[in-house]
Amino acid sequence: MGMGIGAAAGVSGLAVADRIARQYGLIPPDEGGLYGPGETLTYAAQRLLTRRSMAREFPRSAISNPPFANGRAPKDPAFLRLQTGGFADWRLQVDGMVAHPASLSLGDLKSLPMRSQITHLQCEEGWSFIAEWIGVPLSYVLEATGILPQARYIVYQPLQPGVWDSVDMADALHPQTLVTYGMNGGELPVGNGGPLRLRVPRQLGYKSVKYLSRLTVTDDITKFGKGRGSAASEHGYAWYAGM
Ligand SMILES: Nc1nc2c(c(=O)[nH]1)N[C@H]1C(S)=C(S)[C@@H](COP(=O)(O)O)O[C@H]1N2
Ligand SMILES: [Mo]
Repeated sequence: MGMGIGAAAGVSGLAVADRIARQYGLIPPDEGGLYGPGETLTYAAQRLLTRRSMAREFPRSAISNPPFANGRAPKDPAFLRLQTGGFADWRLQVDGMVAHPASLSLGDLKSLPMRSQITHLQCEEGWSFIAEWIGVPLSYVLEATGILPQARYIVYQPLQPGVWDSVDMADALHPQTLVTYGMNGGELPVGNGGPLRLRVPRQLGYKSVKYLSRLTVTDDITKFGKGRGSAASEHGYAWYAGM
C-alpha cells in the first residue's frame, strides 16, 4: 500500500492520498488547518512503509562529548523539592485505558528489563547530538499496567504543566521507544531530562519529553487539549515529527 500512497500523491494529488489514509485509519490528530493535508500524507506514507523500521544506532565512539543540553534544570519548587530528595519520591503515573493504573517509582521502573541504545537526538532548530540512552521500553511499562486492546495513543506529560505530547501505538510499542533514566553509562542528567524522560528516537527531539511524570492511554486523542495531539502542534509544529 506504500506504493499506493506514493503513486496517488503523484497522479491525483493529496485528495486521493487522503482517501487511502482514511481507509487505513492513518489520519494524524493535527490534520485540520493549513498544513493538514501535508501532515496526513507524511504520516500515512511513513506508517505504511516504515512502521517497524529502526532508528539508526551508533557505536560508542560516536557519542557526542560533551552532550548538548538544550534546557536548564527546572526551577519550580515542586521539582526542586523532588531533586533535594534525590528523586526518591518521583513517580510516573500511568492511567487511562489500563487494567491497573499505577504510580511507579524509579525503583519500580529499574526493576523492569533494561535496554539501551546509542541514537541521535535532533532538534527542529538544526542542532543535534548522539548519546546512549538507558531505560525500560515503554511497551514493557504499558504491558505491566495491563494496557487495553482499544488503546490508540499514549499521551505523556512532564512534571511542569503546559507541555504534553502523544504517540500512536506504532511508536509506543516500538522497541526503541524508552522510558529513560540513564545516559552515557550514568544517571540521566537533570539538564537532559533527569530523572525520567521519554525517548522517541524515530522522531525529532521535541517528542522526547523531559521530566516525564504521567502517561495516559487513550482511544480518543480529541479529548486532550485542543485535540491536535500535542501542545507543540497547537503552536504550529507537526504532531508526527518522523525523521
Ligand atoms: N519537558 C520538556 N521536554 C523537552 C523540552 C522542553 O522544553 N521541556 N524541549 C524539547 C526539545 S525542543 C528538544 S530539541 C529536546 C532537547 O533535549 P536536550 O535538552 O537533552 O538537549 O528536548 C525536548 N524535550
Ligand atoms: Mo528542539
